[in-house]
Amino acid sequence: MRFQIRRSINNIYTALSLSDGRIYTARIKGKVMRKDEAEYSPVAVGDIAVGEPYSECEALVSSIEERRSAFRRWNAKRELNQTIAANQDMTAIVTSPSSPPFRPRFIDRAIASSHGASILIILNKADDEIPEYVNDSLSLYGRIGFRTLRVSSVSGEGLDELKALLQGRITAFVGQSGVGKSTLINTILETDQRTGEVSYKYNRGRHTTNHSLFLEKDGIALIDTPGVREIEVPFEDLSLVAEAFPELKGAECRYGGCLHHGEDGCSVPSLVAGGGMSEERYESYLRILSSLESRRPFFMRRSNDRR
Ligand SMILES: Nc1nc2c(ncn2[C@@H]2O[C@H](COP(=O)(O)OP(=O)(O)O)[C@@H](O)[C@H]2O)c(=O)[nH]1
Ligand SMILES: [Mg+2]
Ligand SMILES: [Zn+2]
Repeated sequence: MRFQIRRSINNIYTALSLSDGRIYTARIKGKVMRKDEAEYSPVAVGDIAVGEPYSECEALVSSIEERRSAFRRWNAKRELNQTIAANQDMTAIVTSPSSPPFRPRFIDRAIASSHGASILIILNKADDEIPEYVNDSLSLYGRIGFRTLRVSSVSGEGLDELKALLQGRITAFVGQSGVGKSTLINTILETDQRTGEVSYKYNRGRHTTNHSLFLEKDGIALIDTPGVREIEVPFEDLSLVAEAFPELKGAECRYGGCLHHGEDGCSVPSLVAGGGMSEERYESYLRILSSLESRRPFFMRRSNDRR
């Protein structure tokens, strides 16, 4: 039987059966099927798990289907990658104009942490005063090809357009804590009511979200994710970072596989000089690259220590 993972707390999962439409409490059978050694969360919200029920409401899962997309971050404490949401069609990066402050570098790291999903940049709290640099930054993201949208859970601005973008898709909401992800999700799904079997009220009360949660209503499926102060890009192939910077797509450097950080024959400095990429964004790219170069997952560090 196939299940969609909707909630995960301490290795106990809430799983929707895609065969009978029922909700099960699921556990992982035996030893975890760890394919990727650098991954802290073998099962994430949005994953499709395969397993069998052993009672009316309990199931054992034995494997996870390959993810078609994921939002992952570096878990600095565990020194491993952590999948926050899986199999989403779209990653919505939620920001706010001033509280908390709008941070383009945070957005860039969030984009680089998302693979296989389209990106939507949401400026929530559009009812607050929007500083000029925020409008400029959003226009720049728009020009280089990202979809951006201003919304407000308070005034209702932009919500119809947002709902239209969310319709028929699975969207993961990510962003700094306090930008209003949970409020926005509540507003969109009108979740004072129960949504399927998973009630949003688990998530309320303290205004902090400490685990990812899959919610669905009327063809809109959303994954709320825990509030974070920082998103660090996961340990991965350095060449993937450039995918988060569309300006780099056309770069024709002398050597294939150029990482654009000072190599002989790299065309990016002249791209920047010619205005094809802003200095600020090139700097943001280089910072992500150097943060990854110094990153070693726990298991790799251990084997180095043994030598
Ligand atoms: N002014 C304003 N405040 C908002 C808006 N949406 C959410 N908030 C407030 O922002 C705070 C954080 O909201 P929350 O949904 O918990 O943020 P999360 O950490 O991203 O899930 C709460 O006090 C909300 O009332 C909005 O559109 N405008
Ligand atoms: Mg929240
Ligand atoms: Zn280059």
